[in-house]
Amino acid sequence: MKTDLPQSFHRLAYRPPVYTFDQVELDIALDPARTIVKSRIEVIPSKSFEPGAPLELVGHELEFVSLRINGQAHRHFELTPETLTIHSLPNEGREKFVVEMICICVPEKNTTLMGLYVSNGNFFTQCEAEGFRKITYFLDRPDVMARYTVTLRAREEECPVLLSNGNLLSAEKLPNGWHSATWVDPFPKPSYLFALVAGKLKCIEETITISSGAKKLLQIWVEPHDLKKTRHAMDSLIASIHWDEKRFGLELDLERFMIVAVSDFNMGAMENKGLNIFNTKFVFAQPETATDADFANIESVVAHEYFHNWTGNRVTCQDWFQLSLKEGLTVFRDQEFSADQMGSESGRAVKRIEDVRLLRQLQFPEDAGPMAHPIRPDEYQEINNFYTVTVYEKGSEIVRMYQTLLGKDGFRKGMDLYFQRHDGQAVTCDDFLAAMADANGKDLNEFKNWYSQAGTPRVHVQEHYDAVKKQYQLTLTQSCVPSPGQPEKKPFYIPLKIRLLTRSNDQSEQLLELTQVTQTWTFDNIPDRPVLSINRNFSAPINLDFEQSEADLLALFSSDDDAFNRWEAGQKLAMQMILNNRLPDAELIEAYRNLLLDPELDPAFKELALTLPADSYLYEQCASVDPQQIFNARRAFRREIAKQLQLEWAALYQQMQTPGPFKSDGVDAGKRALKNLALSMLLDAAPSIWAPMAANQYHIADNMTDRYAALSALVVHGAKAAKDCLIDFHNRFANDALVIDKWFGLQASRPPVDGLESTLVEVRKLREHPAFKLNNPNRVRSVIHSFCANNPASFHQADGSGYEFWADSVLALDPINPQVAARLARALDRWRLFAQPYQDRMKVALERVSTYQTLSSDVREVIGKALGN
Ligand code: B3K
Ligand code: ZN
Repeated sequence: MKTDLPQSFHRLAYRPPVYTFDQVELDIALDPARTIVKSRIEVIPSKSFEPGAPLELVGHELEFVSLRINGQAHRHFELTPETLTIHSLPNEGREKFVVEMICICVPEKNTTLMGLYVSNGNFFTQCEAEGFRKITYFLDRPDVMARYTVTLRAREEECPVLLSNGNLLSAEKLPNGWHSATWVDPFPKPSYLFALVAGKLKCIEETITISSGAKKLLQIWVEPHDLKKTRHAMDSLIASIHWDEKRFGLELDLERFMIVAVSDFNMGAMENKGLNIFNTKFVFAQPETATDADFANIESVVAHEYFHNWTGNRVTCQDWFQLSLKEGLTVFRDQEFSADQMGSESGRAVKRIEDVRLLRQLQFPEDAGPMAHPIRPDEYQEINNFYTVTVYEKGSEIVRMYQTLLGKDGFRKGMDLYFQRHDGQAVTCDDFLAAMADANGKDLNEFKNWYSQAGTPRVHVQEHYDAVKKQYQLTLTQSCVPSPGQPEKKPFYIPLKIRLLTRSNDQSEQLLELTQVTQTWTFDNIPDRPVLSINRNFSAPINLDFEQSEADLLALFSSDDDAFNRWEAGQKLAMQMILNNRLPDAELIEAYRNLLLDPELDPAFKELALTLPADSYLYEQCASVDPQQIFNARRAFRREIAKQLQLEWAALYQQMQTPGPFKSDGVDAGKRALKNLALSMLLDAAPSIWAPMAANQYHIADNMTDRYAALSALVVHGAKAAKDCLIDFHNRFANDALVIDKWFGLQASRPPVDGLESTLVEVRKLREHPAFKLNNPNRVRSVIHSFCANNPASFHQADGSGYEFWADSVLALDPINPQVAARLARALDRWRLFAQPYQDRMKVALERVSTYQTLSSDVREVIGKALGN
């Protein structure tokens, strides 16, 4: 029996490093079976140094070969599986000394995709958060920032291209078919931003001139046959560089900036200094193989990683508890960039709605579950488990609230001061808050609770209108249920944009600052009973507890001038009816019809307004979830909209065609989105009548958005043509891994259809398909995560078969790739929210996984927290 408790790390236990590094030289001889890493590190005592302190380095799965200090072999050290502790340092460590080490790692055996690994015969690294220790023994922590010079050696035939961070200093031919390249990064950086790439790659490149007149070389490196897929990523990079100069005055600081695409990658992309490494999914885009959503995601991920160059790299995190300092801020920046790229106010609103929908579907459940944590967590067992929607998306909402409170100019002043104070440093979330407060002379002390407390606050709204006094009173009361380790919460600082909608239309938008538990505002001279539009543009990441009448909601849905709140009113109406097992009534159908026919509204907005809240968001509104009941109620509600508006859907299907050459811009993408919603609605209304039209669209489409949408409509509605189209799709794209991921993903996320085999049976077959690979994260996510996390009605079966599949999959993945396994493990987080028999069956599956002795710390933490250990 393994009895030791999992090790936890605590934010308040932070201690500055005793030593720090100045110059780091790495010499890496690349060999898939035996890579030799030589390091030469200049070590200096840091502020908290005490004479005689040993130098404690960390390493993971390394073969240690030798150690020298100041040129002499050194024997005073202790080696454990995870540490190298060096004693008897020259002059007790008081002044600079040089450590030289040799160690060996085995990239071809590395399936975790952390550290140095091989993918399709090429070498890549991933070091954030703690992967550098798999390359050499090091002070692998973000508050140790050093200057790197890196020499890579490899056989030229196998690895003609050798890349690392910074600028290329020299390249040489060596004996026996080897060659080398030396790279110098002039900026001090933490080890997590180190990267190398080597192999048979080609690039597209472009030289741009930035505002200062300086020229910059931009490159995107891929396998040669993928070069034609890189144009959109390059355009996105160029747009990001210009945007960051214009909006924040932040310039690209290196002579060259490289992006490399790799098909085996644990997440989206990584912001290594000057050498971003990307999942191919966020680089490759051509109209025939990528959807509009893919195009938009690429633009935003390219921007995100580029923006990290300042928010993350130039100013980095003191420790990993501060992760949201760089992630929340950088998500906010990429969201603003994408909104600006939309080119119109209504485009901005569409982007805002999409971001909020994601937050509510994924982050709200996290914030209410066993893994709930503040955006700046206080404790973790495995840091990789904390790259969460809370740290990222809620983190971005917290940053957005500064901008709401301080205004755009005030926010910019805060950013300027932040860089003025902290460029080149590793800092904390408190430092960011202080810069915002000091630059604006505003007391933001209360705002700190957003960093320290988990949970989504709930704001109760109470209104009173006095027709005689012409006075309106608004009382807001905030609360927040307990989170793990946080039984009681202090009030949050909540900025609420509101507008009183009156018949005379004489009230303008205002910003209320709710900082106490309860506050009341009184508004005079209000001629008639107003309809309250509150939390406009989702000014705060909260739940509203507001019993607004259906008549008021309908009024907001029809005419609120805040596009977000207009959408929100529709969502609320639909949600209430679905949860009460009702169908849309005549008034709501009429409101939907008017909205669809309104020539002033963007097609993209109409599509969002007619898309119902996701199952996972509906679950969060229930005390005890019956997933089949919710699925059926939602489906019936949607079918009614489909049927009642069949004529409108048919007309829209024609009107929203986008003839002519394909454009991936917001306008055409919006039309395609609405057209494809119409198609899916038509199949919902009368599958046998409309399926041939979907099959036709599938065959004649000249772009992936339309082809995939048609295929999806056929599959989801169980149409006969689905089978042949799926075969055709597979054959057409058999050589394109990302498209084959879509093929797997679509089948694994098919909801239950009467008369068809259960999706689980199909998923088990897909698992056995020759193209399925357990060690490729994209493929695993397309089959296993799609089924377990994106297909609630198929996954939650009363016999628990979905949960058994989940447990088998977590256990199979964990020894290969703990990060991917731990992500999957989270699919049962909310088990306590479910009704019986689901809840018990989930518990059985969780307990089965938890009894395994050899679980990774990643999976152990997730399962342990789910079970409440
Ligand atoms: N910073 C990386 C994420 C690293 C995840 C490590 N498990 C990508 C990003 O947020 O931009
Ligand atoms: Zn990031």
